[in-house]
Amino acid sequence: MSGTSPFSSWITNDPEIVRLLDDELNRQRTTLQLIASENFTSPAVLAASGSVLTNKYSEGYPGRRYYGGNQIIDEVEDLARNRLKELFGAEHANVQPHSGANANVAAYQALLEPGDTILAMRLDQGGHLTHGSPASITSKIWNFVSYGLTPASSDPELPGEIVDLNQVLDLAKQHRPKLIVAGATAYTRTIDAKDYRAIADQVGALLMFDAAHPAGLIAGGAHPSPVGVADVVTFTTHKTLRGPRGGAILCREDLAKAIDGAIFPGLQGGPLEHAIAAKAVAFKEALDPRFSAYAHQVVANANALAQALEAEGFRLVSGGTDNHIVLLDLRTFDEELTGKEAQEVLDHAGITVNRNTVPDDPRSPFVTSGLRVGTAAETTAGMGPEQMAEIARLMGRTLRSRHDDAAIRTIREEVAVLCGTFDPYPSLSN
Ligand code: DSN
Repeated sequence: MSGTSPFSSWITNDPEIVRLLDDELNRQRTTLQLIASENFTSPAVLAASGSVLTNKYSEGYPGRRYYGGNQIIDEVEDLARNRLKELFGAEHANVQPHSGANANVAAYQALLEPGDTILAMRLDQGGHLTHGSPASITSKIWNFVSYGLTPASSDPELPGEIVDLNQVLDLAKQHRPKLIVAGATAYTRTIDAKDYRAIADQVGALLMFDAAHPAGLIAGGAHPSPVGVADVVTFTTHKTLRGPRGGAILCREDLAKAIDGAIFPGLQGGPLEHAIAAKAVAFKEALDPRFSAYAHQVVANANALAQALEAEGFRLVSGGTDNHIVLLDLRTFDEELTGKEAQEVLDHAGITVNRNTVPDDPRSPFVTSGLRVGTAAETTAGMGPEQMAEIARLMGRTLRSRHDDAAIRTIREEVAVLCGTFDPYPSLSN
C-alpha cells in the first residue's frame, strides 16, 4: 500500500502514519463531506502547509521579530497580509490567529477590559462558544448578554427563526454593551452588518462581525461584506474560504496596534508560518474570479439541497437558506429520531454531517433534534444541484432504513459511486 501512497515519497520511515493518511484521503474521497465548516483545500494549500516554514520561530510581526533569520518569513507574512487586505478591501489584516476562537478572544481583549459587557448570539440559537457560552473562558472574563431568534412560524411568507433585531436593540438599550457581536455558526440566513451597525451606533457600542462561516461567500461576493461596517471582522480560513485550518482578523488602521498586540504577545506565542504561507496561497486563489463563481455555486447548491431535503419531510430551520448551511429539524421527519442517531447512521452510509441543536431544542446539545449540513466542500469537488437532489434522497433513504444494515451498506456503495465522479484530489494518486 505504502509503495503507491501519495505520501510515501515524503514519509519514508513511518508506514503507520502513511497508512492513516491514505485511509483518511480514501475516506474523504469515497464518502460525502457535508459538514458546513469543512472544505477541500487545493493541493497548493496542502503543500504550503507541509513546508519547511514549520521549522521557524518568528514571534513578533514583519520587521519586528524576536528571533533572527526571519527575512523570508517576513516576506511570507507580508504577502499573506497584503493579499488578505486586497481580498476584503480592509485597512489592516492580522493572519496569525491559530483559530477562529483565538481571533475572537484576541478581538475582545483588544477592544475591552475584563468585566465589560458584550451582546452576542446564544450558542443554542446558532451562536458560537466564544460568544459567551458558560462553557467558554470568554464568559468568565467578560459579561455576556445573549440575543436569539424570532419564534418559529408556520407561515411560509413570513418565516420565523430569524435573528431578532428588535431584541438586539432592546437588550442593547437595556445593558449598554461596550461591544456587539454579529455572526453565527449554525444560522442559514444573511447577516447584514449594517443592521447591527445602526443598533451599535444608537448605544455607542463597538461592532465585531464573526465571519467564520461566510468568509468565503463574502470574498466571492455571495454575501454582504461587513468590512468597513464593523469595527473588527474575525474569521476562520478553512471553511467557505477554503484555506488551511486557522484564523484571521481585519480591522481599521486605528485598531491595528491593539489587535496585533492582543494576538501576540497577548494570547499566542510563535505564529504558524507554514499555515500563514498556506493562507497566502488560499487568499490568492480567492482573488481569482473563478472563486466568485464557486461562492455563488455554494449558495445555489445549498438552496437545491434545502428544497430536496424539505421534499423528504425534514423541516428547514429559518425556512430555508441564503448561505452554505442547511439546518434540519428532524422531528417532522420522525419524532423519535435524534440528531445523534441520525449523524451516526448517516456516517455508516458514508454521509458525513454533524448533529446540531435546533432553536429551543428540548434535547441536550449532545443528543439534539437537528442536523447541520453544508455545501462548501462538495461544491469544491464539482457537485451541482443535480447531485444535491441525489444527496437529499440518499439522506432520506438512509434515515428511513436506519434499522436495516443491508440497506445502509447498499447506500454506502451508491455514495461511493457518486463520490467517484467528483474526486476532490485527482492529482493525489493512491
Ligand atoms: N466548529 C465550528 C463549526 O463547525 O462551525 C465552529 O467553531
